[in-house]
Amino acid sequence: MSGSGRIIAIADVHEGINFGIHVDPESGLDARALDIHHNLVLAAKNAIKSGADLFIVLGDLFERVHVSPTVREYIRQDVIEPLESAGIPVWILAGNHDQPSNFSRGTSIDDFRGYPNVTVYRRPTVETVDMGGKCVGFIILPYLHPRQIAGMIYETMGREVPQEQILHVGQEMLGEWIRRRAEELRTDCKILLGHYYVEGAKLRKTSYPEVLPGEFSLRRDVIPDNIDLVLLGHIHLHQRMESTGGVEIVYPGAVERIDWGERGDAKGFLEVTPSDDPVWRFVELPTRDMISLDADVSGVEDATDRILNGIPDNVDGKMIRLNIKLGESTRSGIDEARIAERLKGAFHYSVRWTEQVEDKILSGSFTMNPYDLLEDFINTNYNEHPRREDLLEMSRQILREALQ
Ligand SMILES: [Mn+2]
Repeated sequence: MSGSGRIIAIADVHEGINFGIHVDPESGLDARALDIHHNLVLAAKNAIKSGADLFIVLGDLFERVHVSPTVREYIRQDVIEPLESAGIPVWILAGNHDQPSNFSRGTSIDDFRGYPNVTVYRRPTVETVDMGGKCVGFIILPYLHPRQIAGMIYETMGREVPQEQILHVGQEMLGEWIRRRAEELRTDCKILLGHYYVEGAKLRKTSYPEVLPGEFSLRRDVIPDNIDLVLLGHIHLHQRMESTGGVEIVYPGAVERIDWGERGDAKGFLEVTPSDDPVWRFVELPTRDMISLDADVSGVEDATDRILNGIPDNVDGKMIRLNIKLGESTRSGIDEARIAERLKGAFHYSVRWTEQVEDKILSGSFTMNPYDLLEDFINTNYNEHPRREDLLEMSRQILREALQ
């Protein structure tokens, strides 16, 4: 390979996610999901333009283990094939969303194995690559479910460990594996790639949690000091931190805002120049404005005007969320048609009404969007359910199939 000696690293694309916003009846894809796709394409274009030597996806290319053929075709045409024509290898690490809980099961990312430039990583692996006149070693640690870790412990130690010890023993085992691989590598530069939460990483408060209770995480002290750089996916907020021994850990973050909790965050990808003192740069990608507005109109005479006054002049192409608090039985006094008229240029908007009732608060929203109605239903009936997210995701899939 000969190129710029640079790597483009992206993470947490979540292609195949359904927001249910302006769904195209032809393709079944929604417009907000296309925002995400466009940013993935921009990152690939940047790699081609800058003559990158490697394009790495640090996990969660897909939202689910299986995504629709349409989504895969978009990625083939817009990302994989252009990178192949440009002679750029693509490495795809499995993340928690696109790694099945069992190694013998297939996943949509396996689809791309047929391209000579694509390598899919579902198990811990080591690679050595010459780029920019340097020999670069990669220790690759895709996401592993606790069940997979338990299986690997069994393979390594020849015995089962009790359920409650799996995470601890797994951390020791993987830590040891990383240490040994890092010692064996005789390269100019050593980079650890993975898809994990590292203790201390900053998380946003979202309704779409990236890190789940009981999942496997990396301790900062298991990263050996002879590693030059750690690049990780999983956390949607771009950030840098350091291991206990001072090794730099960088999360590129998601390529677009997946959740409202990320609405203020810059999004982008990393351009990395490997060496024994690697240099990285965060390249920002365009994001759609997400504006959340609160209006308390309880006891207010001209409530509609008050709400309208709080809306910024230019809403064109933006996502708007209105949270309106109002007194008991006063909703009928609000002119919703005027609000709709005012917001008609927005990319999408939703209104959440919270009615103050004497000793309880009723919450509700008005929408005709079937996906929002479904989410309301789940919120009302299954909010405390331990598998609420799974219920929502599965029911969204069923709804989507029914609507197509
Ligand atoms: Mn993830």
